[in-house]
Amino acid sequence: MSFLKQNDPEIYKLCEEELQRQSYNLEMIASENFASPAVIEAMGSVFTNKYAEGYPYKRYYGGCEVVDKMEQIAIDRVCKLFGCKYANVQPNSGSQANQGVYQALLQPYDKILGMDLSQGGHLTHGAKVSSSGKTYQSFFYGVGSDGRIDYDRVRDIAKIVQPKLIVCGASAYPREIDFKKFREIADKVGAYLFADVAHIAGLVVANEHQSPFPHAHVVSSTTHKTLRGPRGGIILTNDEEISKKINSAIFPGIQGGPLENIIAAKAVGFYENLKPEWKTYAKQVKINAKILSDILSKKGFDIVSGGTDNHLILISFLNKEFSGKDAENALGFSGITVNKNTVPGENRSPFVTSGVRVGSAALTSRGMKDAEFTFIAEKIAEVLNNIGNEKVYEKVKKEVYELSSKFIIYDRPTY
Ligand code: DSN
Repeated sequence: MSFLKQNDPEIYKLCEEELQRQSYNLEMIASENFASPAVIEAMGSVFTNKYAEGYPYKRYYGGCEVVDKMEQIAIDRVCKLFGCKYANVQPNSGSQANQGVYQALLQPYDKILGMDLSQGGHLTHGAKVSSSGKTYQSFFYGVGSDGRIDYDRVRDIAKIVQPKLIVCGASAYPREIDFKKFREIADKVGAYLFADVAHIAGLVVANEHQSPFPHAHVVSSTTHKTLRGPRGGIILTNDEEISKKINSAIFPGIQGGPLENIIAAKAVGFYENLKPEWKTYAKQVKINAKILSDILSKKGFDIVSGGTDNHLILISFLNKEFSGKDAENALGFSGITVNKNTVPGENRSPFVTSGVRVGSAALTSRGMKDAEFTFIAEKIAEVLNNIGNEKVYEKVKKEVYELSSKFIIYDRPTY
């Protein structure tokens, strides 16, 4: 008998509803994934009851002897995974991880240089609406007309701006990021190089994407995207002085008691990432994204940068009458969940946009491979070629239901 069902039927019912939604739609938001039942079990564990301000073996509370062992295991596993020396596993999210990095390395009004949000960057990379753009003077680089980062241009901007820190890493960039080139640029202007690998971390740890180490001074990531762990953040470095500053910035700088149940789940996630099967998963994630890109491109859709090197593609509708919002809605009605996204050369508002971002990580976790992704690409094209045609949406929704029923995510309730 479920405790939740017994004690709070209203929330139980919504958990059930969400499980149905996740099970019978195709989750293609590039930043989402399906955590394993073991990860979810750890998130719901008794570690949630424990206050443990401080770090392993240096706490401000008694009764931390078990939490200490557990958090140390999480640290050791993530260091092994990324091949680095120091890790902070306490950030509650990617945004707080990034805020911690800035607080550790910068003073208010220092200059930072990051990727423009509208060209694939992230809010926390200096966008004016985020604390990163309010606390620091932020400047931006973007992509060239080929949809790829123009490293010569980044260097030119860096020379003019003279930032104290350069952020690389993106939220909507389908190509490999060249951390070595970024480090060369950072060294030329005497800046820290900060790599936010949230999107590509699961590929990096499988050697399916260049590693930010040894190039970046500091690296952050979320743990719930391609890494497939619980929702949360991490900060990594090889530099002892930086690691001390990071630890003070996270606690007591911006956070209080760490979410030890989430840290336990992070440890479980890292254990899964360290298994040999992880490499097979990461390879398939890339193969699946490439299938989407190849088929949609053959069917006449404009794929930003002409393809993908990672887990996502960006489809541009700059040359179409419908918007990213229209496409997101149409695919949503058809059971395919994606998000609208700005594209390079954007001429619509961020609430409307001219593109959608489509990711392969979550469905690959469900076991879908070449044949399923070929089918899905064809369905996406069918919907996009019939915007406004509800009969097509209904037909595709049925087909999506049939496909997803064969790839059930959780064979028993995990809540
Ligand atoms: N909002 C996340 C994404 O979708 O990429 C990043 O924080």
